[in-house]
Amino acid sequence: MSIATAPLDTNNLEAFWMPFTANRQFKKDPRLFVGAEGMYYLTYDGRRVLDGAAGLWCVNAGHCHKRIVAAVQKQVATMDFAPAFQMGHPMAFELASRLTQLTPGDLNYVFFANSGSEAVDTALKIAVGYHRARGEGQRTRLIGRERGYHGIGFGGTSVGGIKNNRKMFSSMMLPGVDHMPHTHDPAHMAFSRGQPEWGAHLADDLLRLIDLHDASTIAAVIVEPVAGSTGVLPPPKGYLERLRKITEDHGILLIFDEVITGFGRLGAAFAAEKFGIVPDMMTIAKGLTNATVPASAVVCREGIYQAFMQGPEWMVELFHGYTYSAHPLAVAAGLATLDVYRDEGLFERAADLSPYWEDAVHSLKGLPNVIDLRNLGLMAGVDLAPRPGKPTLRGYDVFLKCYERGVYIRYTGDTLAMSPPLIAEKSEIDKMFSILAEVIKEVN
Ligand code: PXG
Repeated sequence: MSIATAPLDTNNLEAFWMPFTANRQFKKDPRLFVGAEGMYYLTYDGRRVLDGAAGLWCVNAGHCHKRIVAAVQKQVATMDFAPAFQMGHPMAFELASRLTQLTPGDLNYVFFANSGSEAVDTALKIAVGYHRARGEGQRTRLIGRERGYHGIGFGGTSVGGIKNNRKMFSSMMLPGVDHMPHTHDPAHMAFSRGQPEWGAHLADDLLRLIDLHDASTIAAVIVEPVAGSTGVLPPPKGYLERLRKITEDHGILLIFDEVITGFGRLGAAFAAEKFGIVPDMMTIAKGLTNATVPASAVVCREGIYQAFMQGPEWMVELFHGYTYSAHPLAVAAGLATLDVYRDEGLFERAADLSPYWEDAVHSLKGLPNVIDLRNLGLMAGVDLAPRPGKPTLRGYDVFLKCYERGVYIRYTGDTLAMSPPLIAEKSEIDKMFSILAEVIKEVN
């Protein structure tokens, strides 16, 4: 049958090759969301499901926020698209300026992209380009961290440290990348509340890499201030401070990947503010537009931008950018989202809720198979003991039962992750954890 005459079976789930999904398992027993409002999703079969993960750590102001929806609707009817190459539109400049009011120190220049992965690859390229522009073109090496997640571009996958994301492409990783150890050691920090006391010294591994490769070959170190995707690993106390000192001492750029930690997740605009550290660049996405329209950005310190501003003025300084960099819909969504964060005091709200969240997370201690609990801001990770011979299945079963009982959470392997919208009420946190506790007790 030709394509034109083939009948369309709208119930056929086959054609969509789903991202980061067990496609065959899902398509046998699909879970479909068809609506969203505030803290809740509406499912295809008409149930309300409490969103314990802010979608994918991104809907910080809650779903379908009226002000954001209105701003996007207005923009799409006013100007659907405008090029950002050799042209501009005013709101893009406004959003960049607004963002730099939120970022600490002289993180004053914003390069727009569309996803976290693109922001990461952009930041890595800017790092290499920066050193070259300053006459240190041999500084090309990039340092990531085990268990780090920086998206799925070749750059982000290479500096990332998640085995399953890397192994299929292992021979195609960027050359000249090395990794520091991750910071999670249950023997020293299981069930820590907030930042673990132990582990600042793990930052000193960077000195080993500097000794091995020589600082003069290293362009940048990239870390998530709190590792998210791998299952929420808050940094040990003093660890990020040490990384900042070592990178500064050796002329190495420090990139904070704030794709998850930005926009209030930790009870401050950014992790950089929360920890009182000014990185050289930060990557942001997700909460930037409340996920209404895809958008991301790299925010750079003054000196990085200025290093590129040389040569003839008619020459493009950085040969890099995306068709949809500063897309008008994204920019409109971003401006409205920042207004909402400010007017509803959502970052402060998240900070105020954090102790309650922490108690709720640690109320799971002692339940069957719970082998570690971690929290910071409105993030939580729960490690379950893997079922012997069947890793990841216990995590899946808990995830599924929670969903069936009306709570959506994330799971990665046997680790559960939670990061609710910042508008969560205490009663909703109670509901999330009482259902989770019930389910953990039932699933064996
Ligand atoms: N950096 C970090 C720190 C991230 O968490 C990315 C980069 C990539 O962003 P994009 O927009 O390209 O996906 C991310 C994305 C999960 C989960 O539940 C995490 C992410 C995305 C989807 C699911 O662990 N993080």
